[in-house]
Amino acid sequence: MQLTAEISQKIEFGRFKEIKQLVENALNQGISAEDILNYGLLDGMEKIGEKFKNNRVYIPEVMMAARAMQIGIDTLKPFFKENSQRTRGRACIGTVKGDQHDIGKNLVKIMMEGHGIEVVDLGTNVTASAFVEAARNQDCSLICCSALLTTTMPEMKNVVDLCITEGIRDRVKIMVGGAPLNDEFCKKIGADAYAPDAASAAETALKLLCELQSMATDNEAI
Ligand code: B1M
Repeated sequence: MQLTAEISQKIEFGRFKEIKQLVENALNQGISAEDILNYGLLDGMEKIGEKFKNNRVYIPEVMMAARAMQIGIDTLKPFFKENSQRTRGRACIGTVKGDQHDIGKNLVKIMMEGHGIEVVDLGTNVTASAFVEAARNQDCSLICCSALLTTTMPEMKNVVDLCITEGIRDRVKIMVGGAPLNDEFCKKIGADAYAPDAASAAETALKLLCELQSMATDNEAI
């Protein structure tokens, strides 16, 4: 069996003790970190997700898979770092209030760090006021909100609204993402950008930070 297929299977069956070694073996065989992520880790997660949806597995199995996934992501982390040590801006990231899903958020964080962005991780179940506080007190010009549940998506609008009422909306950008979201939802709640996956989230984050920097330069020139 190909190593990526084996990794996928270990994720699907929550065999977290074997993941680190398998991922290391795959890297040693010259398989790229991107391929290990896409055809191994994410593929396995998709398979268990499908079983979960159809009630063929339950929360404990999914938690084991999530644990395996996190170990795999942590093992790959150094391979997503770019060479440049230059900091390209600071962002905060969190999964919104009521939502505990953090695997996607952690992946987005790693990719953003790999693109030279400093990321303050607020964790899961993050209230709108905690996002605003981080933007204000930790100098984060980009707020990144993740949600995996249709029931927690509306919390993102609270983040946008609070940025307006707290008077910081003109100096922060807001990016949203997570499986149930789309561009239309992003526009509807007044956020600045939606990204469908971790790689495009990192690209989009860089773009938004550049926009903010050029706005600041324009203001200085006036
Ligand atoms: Co949950 N769960 N879960 N779960 N869980 C889903 C999301 C679900 C789709 C499963 C299903 O029924 N098919 C379903 C949601 C249905 C819905 O609302 N539409 C669901 C449910 C219902 C629940 C519970 C309510 C179950 C229950 O208790 N009855 C419960 C809720 C708990 C809570 O949050 N309050 C629950 C619990 C859990 C576990 C704790 C067991 C576990 C989470 C463990 C953890 O995260 N530490 C879990 C898991 C693992 C899943 C599935 C199987 C996998 C999610 C995942 O990690 N995917 C999921 C089914 C599925 O997705 N197929 C499911 C891998 C990850 C890399 O992808 O998170 O999509 P994802 O992130 C992607 C993109 O979305 C994007 O980039 C990432 C990488 O490419 N992205 C961003 C994410 N955030 C972004 C932010 C950005 C940009 C891009 O910018 C800021």
